[in-house]
Amino acid sequence: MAVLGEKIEAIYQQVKARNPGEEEFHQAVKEVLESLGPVLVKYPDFAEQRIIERICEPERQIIFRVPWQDDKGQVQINRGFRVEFNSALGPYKGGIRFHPSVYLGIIKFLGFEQIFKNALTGMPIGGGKGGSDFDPKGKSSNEIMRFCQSFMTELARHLGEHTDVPAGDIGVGGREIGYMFGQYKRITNRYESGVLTGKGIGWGGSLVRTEATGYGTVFFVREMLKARKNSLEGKTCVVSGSGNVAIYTIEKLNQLGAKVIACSDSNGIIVHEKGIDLALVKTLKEVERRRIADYASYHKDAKYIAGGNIWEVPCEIAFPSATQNEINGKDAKTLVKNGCIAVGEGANMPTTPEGVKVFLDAKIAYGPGKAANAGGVATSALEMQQNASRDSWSFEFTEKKLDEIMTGIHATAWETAEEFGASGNYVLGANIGGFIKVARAMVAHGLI
Ligand code: NDP
Ligand code: 2IT
Repeated sequence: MAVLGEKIEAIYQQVKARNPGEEEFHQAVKEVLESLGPVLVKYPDFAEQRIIERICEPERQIIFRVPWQDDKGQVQINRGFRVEFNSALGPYKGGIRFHPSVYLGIIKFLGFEQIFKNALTGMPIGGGKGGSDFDPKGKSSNEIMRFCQSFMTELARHLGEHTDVPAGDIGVGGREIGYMFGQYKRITNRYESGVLTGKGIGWGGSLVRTEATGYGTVFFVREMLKARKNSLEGKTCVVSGSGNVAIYTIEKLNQLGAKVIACSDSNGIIVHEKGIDLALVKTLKEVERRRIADYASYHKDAKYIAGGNIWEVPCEIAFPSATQNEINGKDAKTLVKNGCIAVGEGANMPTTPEGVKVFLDAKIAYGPGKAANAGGVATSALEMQQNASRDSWSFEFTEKKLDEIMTGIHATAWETAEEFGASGNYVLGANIGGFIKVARAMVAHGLI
């Protein structure tokens, strides 16, 4: 990694001091700041206006109590968060994560990344993120509903189609968005479709939103390979996780002629050399909400490895699609040694800084999350567009738009990297490309 310039290093130290203990947030900020030195040289007004310092400070952070009753009638208490990070380009936009690991530092890293990702889509959306330390695993549908209702009872006052528009993330999918939308409608007495995205088809949802993050990541990797005169056809792939992003990454890879031989969940990995049976994964995970271990009881030639490391499965392309920091420096070295030529990050910040360095040094095609997984939020913005015009588009039309957006993000990241003398470095290209769009709007809006 480039050494931070003196000014930028001082900003980073201030962020660390002001946000103690929020390691993931520090990591996300450092990664972006390391790209910005040459931008301050080229655009001195950004430095004068202290745009970087302002971007690192969320516009608003909301932390609230979420009380709810479990099926035994016991009272449970969780903590809810919404970080409204930056509204220079549009209403705050970003998902909601329900996972026991959630604390302010995770929501802030995700919200910070979201600012630049959303800018790269070219859509009119600012950056935000929310969530709770609630653990959905093992909860009944009634418990999930009561939790979502309580969470929304507080959150509702902060939302609005022109103010803040949440969506899904880990542990939050169509079912949870439905319960939250119902409660928002009840509290506000408004059918405000554009206040949440990822809604069901038939009540304001957009076709392709469910598939969008996975499909978009594959489109991004297709573009990276195209730039190297290569293609997805016949490539052996490994996809971590088995949730929303993983499932639709596998689906699009299959459609484009690649083969996925492994996927996982937080308990273990499935290796199936013949190719992952996607219909089975969908049934196990989307319908029956079971563990990936059960896959092996349907396919005797598949291997389940409890606690296994998916990055040790040799592949040509890796799609980390589970969570942050799931690929460390050692994993990255293993991947490169085993012949990996490309990485498409479906997850947010799945690679540690040591891992990123390994990929960049090896000069493989490395697509960082804020560029590669932007298809999800981009399609959320398409959902908002349909809601605003009370329209609903066909699958084909919406998927074509997603493809165009991903191709455009690739071009922005590629061209920006070229312009700043770092050919092929999508980290630098995405960080600078996203930052400049936000910074220009912030300068135009004055000191707010
Ligand atoms: P899901 O909840 O649908 O699936 C998450 C998957 O990742 C599960 O297989 C889960 O396993 C695994 N996982 C989650 N946390 C951990 C952990 N701490 N350690 C190991 N495995 C874990 O979430 P999504 O598919 O929506 O999200 C996956 C990633 O993609 C996240 O990083 C998210 O921020 C990112 N993303 C999501 C977008 C979206 O539109 N949904 C958009 C852009 C990025 P288990 O069930 O065992 O917990
Ligand atoms: O990380 C992400 O971009 C998301 N979880 C999707 C956000 C959205 O608003 O669709």
